[in-house]
Amino acid sequence: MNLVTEQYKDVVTQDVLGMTYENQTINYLKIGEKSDKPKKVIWMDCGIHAREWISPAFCQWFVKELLENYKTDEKISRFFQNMDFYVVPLLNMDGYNYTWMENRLWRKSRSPSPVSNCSCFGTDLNRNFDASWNSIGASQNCCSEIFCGSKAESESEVKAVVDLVGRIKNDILCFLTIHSYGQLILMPYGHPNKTAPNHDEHLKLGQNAANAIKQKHGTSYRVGPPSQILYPNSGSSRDWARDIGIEFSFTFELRDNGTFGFKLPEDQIQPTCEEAMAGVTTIVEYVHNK
Ligand code: ING
Ligand code: ZN
Repeated sequence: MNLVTEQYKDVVTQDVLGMTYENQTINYLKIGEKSDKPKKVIWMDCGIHAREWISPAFCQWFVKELLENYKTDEKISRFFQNMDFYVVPLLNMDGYNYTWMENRLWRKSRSPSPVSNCSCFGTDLNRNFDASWNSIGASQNCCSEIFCGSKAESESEVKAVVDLVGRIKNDILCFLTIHSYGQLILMPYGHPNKTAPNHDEHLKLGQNAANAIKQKHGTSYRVGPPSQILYPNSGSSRDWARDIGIEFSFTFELRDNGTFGFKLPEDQIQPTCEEAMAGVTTIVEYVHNK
């Protein structure tokens, strides 16, 4: 982040999103032409789940693609004039560090349990948002992989997202949060009883993105709300973003389909990023032109 901020001063600024439980600074990049007129925003966060290593890799790829091409690519140059990309390359820094040091398959944050009779660590950050919190597909057991925390927004990493996104929500055209694995494009809502008012348009846009992905390397992605194509859940950032009025909100579940799972081989990093780039660009172009 320091490197690209220095190298592309004209179009990149780095800022602090907040702090992790272990007091590490979470940074984000703001990418686009500097301008006095108000600009629209595309949000992208990566690495909310520690073990999903292809996710932070994709945020890096995304930033690199934008910056290496904006001067020559008319599409990106138009994006840069009208929009800023807010990119959080690694949200769950504590958990990610833990996957390198102690347990490759750690998912949650690293905060200790809020209840004294439970000794497990970590809250699932993607169950901790204030969207039908603790209602379905989430656990109150602090040892569960999907522990939703003692209350909504109990985690500082979640609070950091909520504070910034809440401040700029009226400018955000689309909220994108990157996970693995499963090859899915998920849309609101995780809760089976809720349907977004723009469900049909959302679905169509997701399907267009999946088509663009398929054209790249032939990889199939399925599209829909989690409750319809997998299992229901609550407290996700995607649903929260839609709830506060952001019109388009998608979760990308990158490769693979379970063969290697979270331990995606190195030779799949580049093709995974290339196809995801095509999917994301389809969405960004649509919301930009709308
Ligand atoms: N998947 C997401 C999760 O938070 C999700 C999104 C929700 C997928 C519900 C399917 C069903 O569980 C991962 N991989 O983290
Ligand atoms: Zn995940």
